[in-house]
Amino acid sequence: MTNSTTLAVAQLGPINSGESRESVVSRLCALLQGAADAGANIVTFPELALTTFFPRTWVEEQEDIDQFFESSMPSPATQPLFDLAQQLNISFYLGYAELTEDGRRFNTSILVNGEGRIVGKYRKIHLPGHSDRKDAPFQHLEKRYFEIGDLGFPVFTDRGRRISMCLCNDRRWPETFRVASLNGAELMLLGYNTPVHNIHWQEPEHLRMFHHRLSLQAAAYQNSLWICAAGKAGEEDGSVLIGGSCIVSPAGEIVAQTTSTGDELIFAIADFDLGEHFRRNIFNFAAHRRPEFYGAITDPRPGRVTDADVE
Ligand code: ING
Repeated sequence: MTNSTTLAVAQLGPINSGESRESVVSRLCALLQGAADAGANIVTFPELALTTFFPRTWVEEQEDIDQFFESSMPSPATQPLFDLAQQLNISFYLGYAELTEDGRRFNTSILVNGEGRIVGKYRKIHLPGHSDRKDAPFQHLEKRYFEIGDLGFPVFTDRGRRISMCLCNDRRWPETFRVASLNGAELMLLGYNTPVHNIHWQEPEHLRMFHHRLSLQAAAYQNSLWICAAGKAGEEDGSVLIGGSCIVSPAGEIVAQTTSTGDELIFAIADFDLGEHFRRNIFNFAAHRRPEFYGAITDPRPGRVTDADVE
């Protein structure tokens, strides 16, 4: 394979409240080093990879909420990760909570190149859950803590690859991948924090892993994408998060997946000619798509709205 890039996904085990950013960054650096030692070119880390998944908890005061946010990137705590990337000439995707200079808050991911420079940014568009306090063992307060992302689904070029990014719940919405693919993406990087338990109904636990894989495999195949999905996994502050970090080919096959719920690296030598076969034939958008019939997709009608709990 001449047209290949070696992809790594770096799954994180739990980050419990109280673990310092310095401690987490040393875990991230160990994973980055391991990926480089194995010859990887691009490493994907999880969503909100610097702290516990704090949207599971109701925090009253804004100053207490802001302890989970980064007001600069790289920050002093994350600078070692950027320095190591430059030293190793390896690129990485990192998810974190962004506090902008003008006081806006986003669930954000960045793409950092092999010179340790930020070459892309994405802000989460599909924020699941609720903004009010639920009488439940865990909350899902992304609508309370973050604004809806305002950057769309852009494509960035690094190492000759056309790369898009998304975050967690975005993967459940086919529009995420279709828009990225229409924008020219050939590789999608994403991180996630997915709880095993649903706080709204007795959802069989196995469905969480099934829907995680189903979403990724369908998206990869239908949009001729390589997809790297990095989870934060394991029991974190009493809440269990699924593992199942994986790399999916444009054929929709899972070509690598984690077997633990801890810090773990997986790899794939991705042949980017594979996506071309699908893009030029079965999913040749110019030849086969009929957007003149797709108007309902962007219709702002709220659609099926119930007064049931939002998930
Ligand atoms: N987490 C979950 C996710 O989309 C969720 C929330 C789980 C929504 C299961 C619906 C069903 O994987 C984040 N962080 O979006």
